[in-house]
Amino acid sequence: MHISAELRQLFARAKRVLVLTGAGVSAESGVPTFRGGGNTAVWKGMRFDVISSAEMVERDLPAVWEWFDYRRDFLNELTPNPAHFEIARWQERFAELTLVTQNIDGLHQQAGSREVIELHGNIWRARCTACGATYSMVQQQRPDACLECGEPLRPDVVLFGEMLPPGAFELAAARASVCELCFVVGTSALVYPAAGLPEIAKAAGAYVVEVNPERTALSSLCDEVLTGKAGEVLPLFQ
Ligand code: BV8
Ligand code: ZN
Repeated sequence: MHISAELRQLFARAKRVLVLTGAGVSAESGVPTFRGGGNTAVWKGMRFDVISSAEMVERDLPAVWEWFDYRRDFLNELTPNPAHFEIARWQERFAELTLVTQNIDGLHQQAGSREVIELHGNIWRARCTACGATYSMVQQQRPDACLECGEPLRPDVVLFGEMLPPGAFELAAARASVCELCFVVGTSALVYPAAGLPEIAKAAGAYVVEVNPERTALSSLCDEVLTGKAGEVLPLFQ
């Protein structure tokens, strides 16, 4: 794996760095990625963007819970990998490290990353469908209904057709527009508005680096493409 001298120099002196991650950063932890999930059935004959949609919460909330309960139980056995730990180390290295993730698995936080901007929510939280009260499901069951207002709870994740958490994208976009170095790690960059962040960084003059074993919709926009697994490539920056 060759990392250019230009990137090594930039990495050595950069102050403001933004990292955007997707399912690929958790692949080496055993978390299945989505690709191929888009058009094929992922759950009980349903496509991913059908079972994980706002419309499904309206139509069949118990089915949505079954899907996320299954994934949460699966995640329970999994731990962060070297990619998560390397990114966590970067928050000590750079004056301003912004970590933005599309992942709902919480593995960045488990690896020690703080202030993670979770664009699509977190699978370990439940949220009231009426008053918005949230409930942790880390080592505890969720209540059957909201303890504040008695209304049903839903997974605190952003489903297709739903707005991102208030301010999350705006903060990420603001950081992208002033960063010097932008790493895009393990994402197919097909889901918006998340996939728009590297474009914002690029337009603002940042050096954009992709880390992915495959080319993506974003590769042509990047200044440098590091073709490989995140858990093997990121530790090369130590
Ligand atoms: C919204 C949580 C406003 C739930 C998720 C503009 C154009 C077109 C469509 C739209 C648009 N704007 C909005 C849309 C609609 C839609 C969208 O983008 N659709 C896509 C499919 C075209 N967006 C939305 O609905 C968003 N909301 O826009 O609200 C609005 C509101 C009302 C009406 C209109 C607009 C909300 C999107 C969020 C949905 N929730 N997740 C759950 O998890 O179930 S999205 C989910 O899928 C993930 O969070 C992630 O974002 C995406 C999957 O992508 P990746 O993470 O990149 O994973 P993938 O498997 O695809 O790729 C993995 C990559 O890793 C691969 O490239 C692979 O090569 C690589 N890899 C593999 N191993 C490794 C590796 N890389 C490194 N190391 C390895 N070892
Ligand atoms: Zn409530």
